[in-house]
Amino acid sequence: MFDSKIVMDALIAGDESRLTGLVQNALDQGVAANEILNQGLVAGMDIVGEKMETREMFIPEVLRSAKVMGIAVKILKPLLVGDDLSGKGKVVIGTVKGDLHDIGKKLVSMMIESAGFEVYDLGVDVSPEKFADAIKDKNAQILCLSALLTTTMPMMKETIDVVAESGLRDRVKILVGGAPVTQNFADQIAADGYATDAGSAAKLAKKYYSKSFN
Ligand code: B12
Repeated sequence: MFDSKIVMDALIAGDESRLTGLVQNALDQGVAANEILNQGLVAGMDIVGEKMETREMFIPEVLRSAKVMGIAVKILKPLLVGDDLSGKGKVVIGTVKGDLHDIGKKLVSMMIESAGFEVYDLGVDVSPEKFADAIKDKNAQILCLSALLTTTMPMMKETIDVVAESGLRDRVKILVGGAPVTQNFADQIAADGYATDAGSAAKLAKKYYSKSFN
């Protein structure tokens, strides 16, 4: 049986060798990569968030957990493959301006890539203009915006506005996500789609791509 609690504890402690050992062990015992990701790593990061809020953990410790999460995700990456698409769509993704959170965005990027898309990850703190330029340069059909702060959520709207002003709005489907983002907010800013997690984000990208561009 997979003991997600010990994986969560190692992530919260930021203990790299313990965490990678536990992840590898679970895989060796036949636990699905998805289960380790969602029940161990993502759930552990939620607790890190709660501890950050209650000041039981501070930025350096949160960063350490974020770093070891990235290392553990790398072990799982080859095993998190989704079903492939023929005919590749192009996706531009990034975390909006002012926001430096990238763990969720990287997971979304990874799952969308696994679904057969060509993904251009612009990183964090990406300005609306940079997003618009990338859509044009890469000829992308889908734009994915991530925000983890309530203070950077309005930047999603600004990005959508700049994309529209650049004459690109009809060319792309825009998906938004991140912990504070809701379907209601997505509707308010006239995004095309919203998903709560990386797997659903990939499904949504596939749905829009096959509906609109094939
Ligand atoms: C790790 C972390 C950090 C790290 C980030 C490291 C990194 N490389 O990313 C560091 C320490 C740098 C950090 C800094 C800050 N943080 Co911080 N951070 C977190 C924490 C603990 C975890 C976030 C995370 O990685 N979650 C795990 C991933 C897997 O989940 P996710 O990001 O939500 O992504 C999933 C979905 O949302 C979705 N998704 C994500 N993006 C997208 C995009 C699309 C298109 C779609 C469809 C779906 C989708 O799929 C993902 C995978 O399933 C959260 C707490 C939390 N529970 O969210 C706080 C949190 C987001 N941070 C917070 C704060 C306040 C800050 C700081 C302001 C703290 C400070 N005083 O300096 C700074 C801001 C820095 C900045 N300008 O961005 C607050 C935000 C509060 C608010 N209401 O806005 C939170 C909620 C903590 C808290 N409870 O107080 N943080």
